[in-house]
Amino acid sequence: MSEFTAKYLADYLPSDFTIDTVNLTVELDDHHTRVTNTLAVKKENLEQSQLILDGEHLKLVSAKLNGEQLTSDAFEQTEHQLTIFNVPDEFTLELVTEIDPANNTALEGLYKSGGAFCTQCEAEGFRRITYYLDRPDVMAIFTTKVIADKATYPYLLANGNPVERGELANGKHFVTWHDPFRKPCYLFALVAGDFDLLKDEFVTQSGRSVALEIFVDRGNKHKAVHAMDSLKRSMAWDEQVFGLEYDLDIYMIVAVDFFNMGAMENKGLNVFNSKYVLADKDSATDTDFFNIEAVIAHEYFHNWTGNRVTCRDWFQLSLKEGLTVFRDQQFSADMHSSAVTRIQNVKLLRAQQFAEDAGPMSHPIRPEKVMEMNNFYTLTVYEKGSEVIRMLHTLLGQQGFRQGMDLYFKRFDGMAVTCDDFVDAMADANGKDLSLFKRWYSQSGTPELTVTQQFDAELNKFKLTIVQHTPPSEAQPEKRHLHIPINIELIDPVTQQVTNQLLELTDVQQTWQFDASNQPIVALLGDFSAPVKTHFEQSVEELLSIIELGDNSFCIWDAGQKIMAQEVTFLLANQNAKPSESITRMMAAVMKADYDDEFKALMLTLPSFEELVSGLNKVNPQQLLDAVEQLKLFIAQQFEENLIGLYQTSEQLLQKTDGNTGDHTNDSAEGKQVAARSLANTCLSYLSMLPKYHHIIEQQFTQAKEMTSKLGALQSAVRHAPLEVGDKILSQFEQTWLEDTLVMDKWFSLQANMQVDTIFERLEQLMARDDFALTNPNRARSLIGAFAMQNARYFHDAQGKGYQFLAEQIIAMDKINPQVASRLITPLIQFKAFDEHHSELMVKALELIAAQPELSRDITEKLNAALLQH
Ligand code: B3K
Ligand code: ZN
Repeated sequence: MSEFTAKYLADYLPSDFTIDTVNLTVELDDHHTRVTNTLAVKKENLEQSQLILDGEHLKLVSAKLNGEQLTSDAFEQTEHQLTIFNVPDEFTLELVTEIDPANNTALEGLYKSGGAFCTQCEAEGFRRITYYLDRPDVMAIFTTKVIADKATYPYLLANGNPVERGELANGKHFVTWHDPFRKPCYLFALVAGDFDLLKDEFVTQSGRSVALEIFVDRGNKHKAVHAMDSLKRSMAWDEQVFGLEYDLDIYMIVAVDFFNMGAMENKGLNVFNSKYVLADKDSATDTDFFNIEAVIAHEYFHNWTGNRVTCRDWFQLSLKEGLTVFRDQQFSADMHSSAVTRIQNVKLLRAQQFAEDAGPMSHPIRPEKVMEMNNFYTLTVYEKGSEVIRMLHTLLGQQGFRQGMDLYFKRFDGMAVTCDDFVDAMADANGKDLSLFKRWYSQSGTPELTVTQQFDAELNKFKLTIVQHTPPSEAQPEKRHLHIPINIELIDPVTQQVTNQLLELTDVQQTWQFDASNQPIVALLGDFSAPVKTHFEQSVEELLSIIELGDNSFCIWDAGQKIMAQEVTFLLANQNAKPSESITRMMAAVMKADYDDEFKALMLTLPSFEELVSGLNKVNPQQLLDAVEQLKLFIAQQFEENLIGLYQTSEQLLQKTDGNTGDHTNDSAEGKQVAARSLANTCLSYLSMLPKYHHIIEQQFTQAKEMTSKLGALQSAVRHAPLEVGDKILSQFEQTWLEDTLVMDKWFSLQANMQVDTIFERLEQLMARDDFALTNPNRARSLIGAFAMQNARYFHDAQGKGYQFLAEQIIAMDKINPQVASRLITPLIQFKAFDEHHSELMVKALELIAAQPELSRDITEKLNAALLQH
């Protein structure tokens, strides 16, 4: 497993050559697409005599330098490169290559999704289209001529503005596009197909009109309306908050069914997984609506943070991703409940990023060693990367942060830069020393804060001491201290006064002293001001006081989560015990509190399996699930009256008001409905623990007029109801939605979540269906991914059947689509979190994969890291 080599950040060198212009002519054909690529090349390092271009899976047809055909001794071709010897200082290179898009199942480069041609070039897919200097710091002006059969492919799209179109012989036509902005080739895009087109317009703050176009499969136009509204909201928000305006005359989005990730920010021509574009109320949940808006915003925001200012090299990925995730999170928080949005961000981070950072693939947000770049589009680079930007925002304040952004664009517009460049702009614009802060970019692992307190009643002084420690990792055995912003609230339990303060921890240990006439209660990490774990002994009394008296919604929620997690830990350690008083007191406080419905739903929800695992050590997954179920059942029994009351009130609200599909923002009627549905589904999930309420599952399913309630009923059914109930409504659901791909993905996921001992036979049967195919990433993830990442009970089967099932699917998938295979392996490599019995079975499954011949670079990198830890 050592045939692949890694690249190191420390080895970065600027390119010996630059490319001024690229002229592409792409003659589309299923198996023989011909690409003519004319490059204007300039030598920057005059010592260098040979030009080495990247290229993979390409058939070279011809090569000309300054119009002269190159003879075979003038160049050399290998599996990954084309080297041209003795090149002059400036020259034109014309390369003709042929590719086979219809057999491209890796979905990188040019491929076919359904009937359409589309591209995915980030990170290193452009080299599968033509030979090029495929690195983000080579920025050129692109002109692209697309040629295809007119009847089959009426729309021919590429980056920039259309400059010419016309008819050709044999029923073909062409369109030429010119992108006036210099860009790296990873932002190149091309699409050809037959679509329905939703058109709109946005007038920018300076008065320019921008055409907005969303291309979707025929028949789906009405499902693009929410995406279009989201796009217009994003454009307005970026002008208001960051003063950033769109720069081309046209902005296009194409939705495709076959896509490895969520979406791609190609300049002027985003390509999206249809899952993040298409929605209407019948077929999409409130979460789908939310996610579509967030992803549309994310890709739009990349136009400045990613495209106008891009990354020097791929180690700097968080420069654009961390920053753009932060921007989309702020946008979502402004459009919806900021408290709920923030808590959802934190839940994702704690459940998944903390696990990644504790596992074998742990890496800093700016990795230093990469074998396969696609393996580094991670929760660490994205979500922790966003937390690092958020900490800067917290340290500098909204206005200081904006000044830093302004300076960043002033200095670097049109350039390919580094994370250091970004932090320097923030530091310089604010006169703030951020040198210690930069360690967040180079150090991996989740820091842990140990907090102790001391109150002197005589002197009326309160002392808070915080010690930081980051556990060592394989790659970084010695961790250093970081600059950590810590928002705290001090609650005076007598006067009930709340004061808040931002502490800056800049040493291993620091103590702060406050004047206080009564011993205050500390609410730590307001708004989750740093991506850390905390060890802070607080009594149930104190935690309840935070819930009842605190100001910060995150701290209120977190205090509740802490009580719940402590309860689970207690039940885990005392197998025959009953849940304690504290959970009853906490739940009673939550039930009577005057929260909005969505926040209440979050307060009632137990920490997820993954969130709990990240706070435990070498856990037995089956026992953990038992403890959680025991607690859930206890709450359902103790609070049956409250839960049914809340359920009925929410249902009544939902019957009374009829929402619209348009405005989903916080204060709208629709926003209130979203909240009510979230609360109703949370209550239903508890109530379905009690057999006497199983009938309301079916009732909700039958009566619901939209997808969120239908899916809520189905989820409760597959998790808690007897098999007959689940199977009955699942089959009704299937009959209704058989023709809708995205809804059927949900159906497959529900099946993968079933709590039945026959789950493995079911999975096999589902995979044998005609509408299941490993070549479609969404479908594969909806079954295999959902099973491995959501059905903890059976994934962690005590005999290892779940692990083996996943290993077999990964082996099959790796031959088809290495990127998707590599993402599916995540739950298996995190074996260190579990007890010996389970972790050994997980390692066995990994060894089964490792024994296969010809594994991809993607899977190899992860297996190497994981098995090294064993
Ligand atoms: N920049 C793309 C990710 C492309 C990943 C390629 N493996 C999506 C995004 O973050 O906006
Ligand atoms: Zn992004």
